[in-house]
Amino acid sequence: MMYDLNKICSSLVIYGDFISAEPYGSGHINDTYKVTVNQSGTVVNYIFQRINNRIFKNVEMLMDNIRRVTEHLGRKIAGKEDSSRMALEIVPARNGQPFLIDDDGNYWRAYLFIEKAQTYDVIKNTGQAYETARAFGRFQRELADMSGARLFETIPDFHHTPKRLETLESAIKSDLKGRVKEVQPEIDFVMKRKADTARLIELNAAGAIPERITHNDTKLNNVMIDDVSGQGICVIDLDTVMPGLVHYDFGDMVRTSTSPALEDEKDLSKVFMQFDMFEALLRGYLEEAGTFLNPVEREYLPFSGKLITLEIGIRFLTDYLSGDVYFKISRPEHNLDRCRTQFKLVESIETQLDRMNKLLDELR
Ligand code: ADP
Ligand code: GN1
Ligand code: MG
Repeated sequence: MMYDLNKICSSLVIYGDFISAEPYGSGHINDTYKVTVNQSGTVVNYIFQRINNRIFKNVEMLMDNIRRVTEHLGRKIAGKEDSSRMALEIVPARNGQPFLIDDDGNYWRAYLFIEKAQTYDVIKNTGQAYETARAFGRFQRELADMSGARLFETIPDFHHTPKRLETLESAIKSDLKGRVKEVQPEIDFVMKRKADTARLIELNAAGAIPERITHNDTKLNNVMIDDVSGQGICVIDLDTVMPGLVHYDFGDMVRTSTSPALEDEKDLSKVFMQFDMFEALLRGYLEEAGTFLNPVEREYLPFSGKLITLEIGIRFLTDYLSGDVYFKISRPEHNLDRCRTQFKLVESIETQLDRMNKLLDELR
């Protein structure tokens, strides 16, 4: 589908002439474009995104969350050198709204383009793992004192693992695409671990771990790494910033920043948790978040790596059985391949969990 990005550009608070637009990034949900504009002789880039409003049902409230979060972060870094690269900055529409709706009913938003930084789909070294964890840890800490109403839940029960499992169970029952027969080992894998799925939810219900403001999608490629300093300068992809448990963030970092393979790698022998990456994540995260975590939250950090990896694997499997209606795919068995890497990584984490917990004790 082609969109009139030139027209969208002229409805935003962007002064200059549209030059070009190209699809950008490797996200599974939104459509992202890098848009280039000539602003009185200087070439300036922007990020435009078509927000997936099939998945995010209330874009107004979603953008209200992002506006509040970016303004809060913006106040904390105001005056710092490079502050406009340290938090996302929304480019509003000319009517003052933080998004716009085009003639076909598509929802669009724009951000300043963060230059001289990249996102990575696969972790390169322990320095990146450390910086990634620091960036997300700092993000949680900086949002801890945000005032105002509870953030809107852009996707209810997003990390409610037992509900994710129930959804898988109904997909198995319906077997819409007749694929259940292909994935019995994967189904067995999940069912063996059913008891794990409710652990964090139960600890939260018992009052042992609190709700906080969390990012909830802390993929490695949702943090911009500065080209020169190597620091995690800006946390991006704020669609799911909402109330959550810190484990959702730490767990997804373990999922996406410890394996040397892509999320959709077909050769499973390449998928495993590298302990040194985990160590770098834990050190970096505790440096920024260690001050506010309670002892139970801290204790469950290693386990969260296993749980969130299992949870996302469950979601990929569910989507495969449902006919690939949620995550973008670019080949027929894409979601199944993604599911298999997740489960392989879960196994690898399981064999190292004792050592992970021991490291946590040592860092006390
Ligand atoms: P999705 O929800 O689809 O994952 P993201 O918001 O993560 O979308 O954006 C996709 C990719 O676009 C990111 O991984 C990053 O590489 C790039 N990107 C997003 N926002 C910016 C920005 N403000 N500046 C530069 N690059 C960006
Ligand atoms: C999606 O948007 P993106 O690609 O950063 C998904 C995450 C999954 C991830 C798996 C809103 O993240 O929850 O963990 O894919 N986002 C949403 O790669 O469902
Ligand atoms: Mg993303």
